Amino acid sequence: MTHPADDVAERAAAGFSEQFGGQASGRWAAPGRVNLIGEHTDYNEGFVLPFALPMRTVVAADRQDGEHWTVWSELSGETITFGADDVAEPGRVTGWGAYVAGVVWSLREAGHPVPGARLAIASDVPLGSGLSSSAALESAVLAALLDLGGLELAPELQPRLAQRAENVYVGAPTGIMDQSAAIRCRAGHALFLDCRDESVEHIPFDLDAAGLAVLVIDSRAPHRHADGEYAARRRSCEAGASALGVAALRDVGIDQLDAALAQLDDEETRRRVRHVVTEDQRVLDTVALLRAARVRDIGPLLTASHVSMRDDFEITVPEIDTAVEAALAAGALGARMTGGGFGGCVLALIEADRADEVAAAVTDAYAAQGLTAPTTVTVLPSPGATRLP
Ligand code: GAF
Repeated sequence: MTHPADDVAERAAAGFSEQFGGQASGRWAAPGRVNLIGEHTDYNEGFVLPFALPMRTVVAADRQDGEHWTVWSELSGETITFGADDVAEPGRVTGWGAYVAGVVWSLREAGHPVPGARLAIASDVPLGSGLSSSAALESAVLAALLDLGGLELAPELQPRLAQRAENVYVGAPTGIMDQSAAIRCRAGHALFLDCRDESVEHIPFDLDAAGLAVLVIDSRAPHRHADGEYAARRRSCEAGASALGVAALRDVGIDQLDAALAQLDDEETRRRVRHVVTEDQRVLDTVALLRAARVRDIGPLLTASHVSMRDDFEITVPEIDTAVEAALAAGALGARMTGGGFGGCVLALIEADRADEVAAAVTDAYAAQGLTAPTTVTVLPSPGATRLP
């Protein structure tokens, strides 16, 4: 993985000129994210703590007459066009174009007029790695369409619109974390999001000052049944909440956990509930440590989160566990899978001068098991969606 963010913006602008002629009237960027901690808590109305990556998706765009949207994607090399009929109801545009059409649909469904537009898209957010390339795409398109249409929409209202594009138009039952991260994150900070009322606090996450780095390790593990398993985890959590008589698992406090578990007959549901309740608490504990600038002390919480995802929520895969174990054995202060699971990335909190060593240790562990070599990159908390100068 590399992150030549400026190149991406240049490629989007150049792509626009080549495909459509002339200059785009603007460029809008939205980042991928890693979640520092708080996994599968968003749809349980709990807490998450993502930060934005330097890798981002850039849309170069201008208006065009009529209700037509023409979209070029550098990645696919295709240009697609859709019109008002295609965004009258979900499902008419498929493939990558659905994420773009979904945003147009979502804005219109919420009563916002959306101008016709030509859009050229480039990105360096890796696809299928659990770094939220889809939320980056939705959020960059949303930023472009809002500006092109002269629509003023407060940032706190934007993630739901982008999420509806994904939930309803694309049909993926994801929570509110990824779009919130893409839109609301700030450079140098993690985003402490309460997924019940969507209030946020920007928590300073100063890795340089602590002499630390976050290493993101792409496990290269193919996603295995991720969509079906994600939906199954949601159903388990809903079943747990319903059996406990609460609106959402967020309502079970850590001090009520033992009593709550004793009320549940089903062993699998007990494990799912335990993950969510303990994970919410780990987010709160991580935030408390970061507020006190005790960055290196969050390591054990990250590792505990991983163990909980591995043993209780059962969303890790062998490649991911290998990467976490190898990183910890090489001296990482903490390591965990990040994102929805069943593949994707691991993040490791490491001493800033040990990135090469930890990366080499993970690569060696992979080689010993005959696995495809992982890719690694160190990342800093980066800005959320923005119009580029
Ligand atoms: C995916 C989803 F899109 C998020 O909403 C969240 O549930 C995450 O998995 C797990 O924490 O990224």
